[in-house]
Amino acid sequence: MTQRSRTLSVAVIGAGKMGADHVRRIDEVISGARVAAVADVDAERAKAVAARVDGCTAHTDPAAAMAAADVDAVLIASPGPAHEAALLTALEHDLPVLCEKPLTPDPASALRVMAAEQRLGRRRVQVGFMRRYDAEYLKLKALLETGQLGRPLMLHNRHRNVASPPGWTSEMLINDSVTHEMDVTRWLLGHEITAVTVLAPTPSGNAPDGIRDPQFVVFETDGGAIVDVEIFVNCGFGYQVQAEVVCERGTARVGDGHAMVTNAAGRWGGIIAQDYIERFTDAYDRQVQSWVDATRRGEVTGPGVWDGYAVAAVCEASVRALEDGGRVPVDLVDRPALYA
Ligand code: ISE
Repeated sequence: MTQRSRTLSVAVIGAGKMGADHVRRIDEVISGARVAAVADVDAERAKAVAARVDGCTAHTDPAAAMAAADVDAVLIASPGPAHEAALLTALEHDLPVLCEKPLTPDPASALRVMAAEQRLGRRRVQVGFMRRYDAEYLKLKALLETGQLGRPLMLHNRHRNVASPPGWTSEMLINDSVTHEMDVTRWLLGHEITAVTVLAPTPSGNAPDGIRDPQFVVFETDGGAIVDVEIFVNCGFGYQVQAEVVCERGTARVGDGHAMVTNAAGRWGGIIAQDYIERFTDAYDRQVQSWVDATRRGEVTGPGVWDGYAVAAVCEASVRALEDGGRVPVDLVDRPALYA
């Protein structure tokens, strides 16, 4: 490819909340890339989002967007069940991809994507595990890597959303939200997750009927660490994502959100973000810029298909643990050489 010197022309698949935000980001924030095409099953939505960018074409079929003039990379932000088909089309055309999480909704489909990438013989897909690009998580990872605190023993996570979107189910707390902590665990600690237990208190009175919210998810890892995740998606007061690592010689915590503390009228305090686009704007920007830069160099530097597959396997085990109770082991296939 001769992309190093030229602007990357990106097809964005999915023009919902994340897709539209990525179109804005590529258009206004990112250097070295432009949005050439947008696809969405809703033709009007595709047209409305494409109309914000000069020269951008609108489509309802992802394959047509990928085949549009000049397109040389794909950003997939459609709902999870549509990812496999879009990924396989992109890989068929040897197009580099940034795919929002989940890679695919289950391990079997993730393995099909893995097989297609292996047939190409080189990594082409980055998965949107954007916690890895957040400034605080990056500092935490760098600190752990110095070894100053000793070996990580436990990781405590809190993940709270103001309210669950319409149509949410108990499984979505795991598949849509805890999925991030699965990746954070694997990336921060460098361990694979080997077993999952999910506990749930009597649901909050603010949870929609039938949704088990909050949940308390516990991972065991192959490095001997224990990880817990409080997931609470109808907490009502704000969007909070926190992580604290407990090591042999100290602890380190991120996500307290103390960017500014005010003192006034006999009180002190700060502001809590209300959603992930607000809380993680910088991380999304850094993720997409890093993907564009790597793609123009012909490289993939971020989390990939192996990470997407491993997380899908942990999700599957977690949903079983939620439904059946008890401890559910996670079984992974052997890691192919391409992902060593
Ligand atoms: C959403 O899809 C995200 O990816 C957010 O990062 C997460 O915090 C939220 O719970 C999910 O619904």
